[in-house]
Amino acid sequence: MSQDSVPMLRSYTGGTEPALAEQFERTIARDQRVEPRDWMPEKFRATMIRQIAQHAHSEIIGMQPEGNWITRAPSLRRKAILLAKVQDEAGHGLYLYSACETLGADRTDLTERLITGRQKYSSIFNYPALTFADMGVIGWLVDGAAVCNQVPLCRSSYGPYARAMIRICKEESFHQRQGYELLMTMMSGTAGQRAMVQDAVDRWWWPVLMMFGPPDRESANTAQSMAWKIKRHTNDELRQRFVDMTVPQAEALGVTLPDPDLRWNPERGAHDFGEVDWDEMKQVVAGNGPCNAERIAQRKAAHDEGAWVREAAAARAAKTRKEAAA
Ligand code: BYC
Repeated sequence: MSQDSVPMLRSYTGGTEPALAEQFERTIARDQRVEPRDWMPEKFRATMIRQIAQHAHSEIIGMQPEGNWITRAPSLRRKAILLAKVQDEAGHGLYLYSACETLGADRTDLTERLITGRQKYSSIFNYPALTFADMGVIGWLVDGAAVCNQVPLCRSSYGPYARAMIRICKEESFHQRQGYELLMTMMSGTAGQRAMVQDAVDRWWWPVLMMFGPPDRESANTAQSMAWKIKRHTNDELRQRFVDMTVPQAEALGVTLPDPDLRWNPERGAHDFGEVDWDEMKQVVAGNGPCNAERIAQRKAAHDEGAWVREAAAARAAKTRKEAAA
């Protein structure tokens, strides 16, 4: 709990709005965490619910491209690794839905918003995973981008989100390494295996760069989220960091990143790289990517099939409450 939380809680019940707002701003300025029972501006609450819900949905939908490959993993070891990874993603979704509930959101409502297209999830999961090399590339690049984006969120100003992110990042880092290790193994295999890896890199590279969000000049939320220290870096800063981190990894692996404009710029001390196809990203976020319909249909089917479990759990809880009250 932040040092300010107890006094804030007291003033929350009795304070005037300007005094509460001032205290909120002080918490942010001192780099302390805002906690669930602290007063917060409604826009801050709405922003946190939006970002955390989108993040939770991404974890849950993100189970699908890899989940498809569990039964087709080439060895028991690869199957065990993939199973563990996909289970971790379910866990991440659950911590994040819980974090969202601390803001007053309702989990059933969030799921409803996802399956009716009223809330977003990461564009990356609307691309198909065509070969087992994609399992390696998703680990290396998708989870690598996730680590790059999420490590700074461990210092995000909303306490439950920042704390959830610490564990999530530890697990994402394992996910990234298992992907890289799988690719290293394939790259030391046959010419056909090496070609599969290169093909997967070619298909995933640009969509991975979209994971960091629209360019700063078009990002509607960055300025306010940076001011509130929800985000610690802009979308473009993190995209650049990811490119710089990934280029030497690609060299060590022996693959080519599919960007003719990618080169080291000694003046900037960073890599220059080509422009992402932002129209493609807009299309995918708007629901028109290669797998959007399939992903949502599968999520809806799983939700519908789980209705009896939720009903049974609710009936059991009601019975227990009734017995306790009797
Ligand atoms: N796809 O103003 P902006 C994982 C939305 S899971 C779709 O820059 P913000 C994994 C954005 O939300 C990884 N939508 O927004 C799981 C906003 O929406 P609204 C998921 C996108 O929030 C399983 C609008 O566009 N990671 O790693 O300041 C297996 C304007 O953008 C995307 C997270 O969720 C996108 N790529 O910044 C393997 C990280 N980009 O306002 C791996 C947490 C943007 O129209 N989230 N939008 O509703 C964040 O860090 C930030 O929300 C973002 C966007 C950097 C993504």
